[in-house]
This record gives sequence, structure tokens and C-alpha cells, in this order.
Amino acid sequence: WREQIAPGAVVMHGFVRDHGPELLAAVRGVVAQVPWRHMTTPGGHVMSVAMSWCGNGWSSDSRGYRYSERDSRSGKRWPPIPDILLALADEAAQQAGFAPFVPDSCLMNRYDPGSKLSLHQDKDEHDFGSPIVSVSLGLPAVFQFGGLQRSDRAQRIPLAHGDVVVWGGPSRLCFHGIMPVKEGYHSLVGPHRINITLRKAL
Ligand code: MD5
Ligand code: FE
Repeated sequence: WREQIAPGAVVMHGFVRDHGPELLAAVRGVVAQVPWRHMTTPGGHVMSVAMSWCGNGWSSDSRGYRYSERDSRSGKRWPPIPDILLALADEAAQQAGFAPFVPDSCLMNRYDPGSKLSLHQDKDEHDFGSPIVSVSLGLPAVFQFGGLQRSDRAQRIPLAHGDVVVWGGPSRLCFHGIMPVKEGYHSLVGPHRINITLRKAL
């Protein structure tokens, strides 16, 4: 079922529940080229979440966060976004009421038990007019969804395998995070939660 949790924010429960194997195959294809890595934040903290990406990639270092077309080490483009992810992003965005959505960046987060993502805003993209489509696979998690001010009180939204959330309009810049993931085992994904986000970054 579909749940509007704020203006522009729509949770599509189970939207890709029946497509786990194909989506995981797409993730594994990307990860074979861009292995999972723990990034260091500009503040010097190593993230508990492991990341991979395709399309425009993401980087974090002492100078800040940036998106880039190429791997600065090899000079090569990051791998392309798999078609199944482009199709899913467009379908979900349309159903949530956003115009055709053509993302140019796909970030993948892997949460092992205990991994979390502290409250933050996604504001490194150049285009806040486009939504972000987010896909949850594997272990469940509790999503914290706040307001435009860090101090705004956050709702807690459980997210399960197969759920898709479209974040657009006024919710695009809301503070959000993921509570520490509980120990567990998912039959398809194993002891992890994987989140895929599709974005228009550059
Ligand atoms: C996750 N990832 O579950 C989340 C899903 C990230 C990140 O937060 O930055 O990689 S995306 C949730 C999101 C995106 C944009 C806006 C809002 C939430 N929001 O307004 O709450 O790994
Ligand atoms: Fe985020």
C-alpha cells in the first residue's frame, strides 16, 4: 500500500518485493566494479555504512562531499546505472506524482548489524527539484524522518525489504537518518540491509 508521510514523501510498501533477485543481481554487478567501501566524513569519522555507486559517483574527504563522473584514481567513468534501476526509479516517481525522472547517480548503502546513518540532509546534489527514489532490501530498519531544522522532532518509520520511498517536493531537504540496524538474517540478502538511492546529482 501507499502512504504519504509528508508533502512530497510517499512510502510505497512492498513496491519491489517481487524483484529482489534481479535487483540484487544489479547491485552485485556494480559492486564487482566499485567494491563496498567505508568513506571518511569531512569531520574525520569513518562511516559504519559501506558504500558503492554507479552513474555519477560520490566522494567524501576533508574537503567535503562531491559528485563526480569519473573515478579520480583511474580517470575512468563509474559504471552505468543498470536499466532495471532506471526503470524502477521512473515508475516509482511517476506513481508518486513526479514528472518523468531520469537519475544520473545511484548510491548504494550496505548496513551490517549495528550500522547506522546519523541525521543529515542530502544537499550535495545540484538539482533539488528532482526527487530521490530510495529502495530498501534485506534486513528491516527504522528510518528517522525530521523536518527542515535539525532540531525538529523526527518521526520513526519502519522500512522493510521491498519498500520504495520517493522523497520530493518540500520533503527533499528534510533531515533524516537510519537507526542502528538490528542483528538478523534475510534469506536473499543475508546479514545486511541494502539501500539504493536514485538521484539527479549533476
Ligand atoms: C538509507 N540513505 O536508507 C537512506 C535512504 C543517503 C540516505 O539517507 O543519503 O544515502 S534515502 C532517504 C532520503 C533521501 C532524501 C530526502 C529524505 C530522505 N528525506 O527528506 O527524509 O540508506
Ligand atoms: Fe540521505
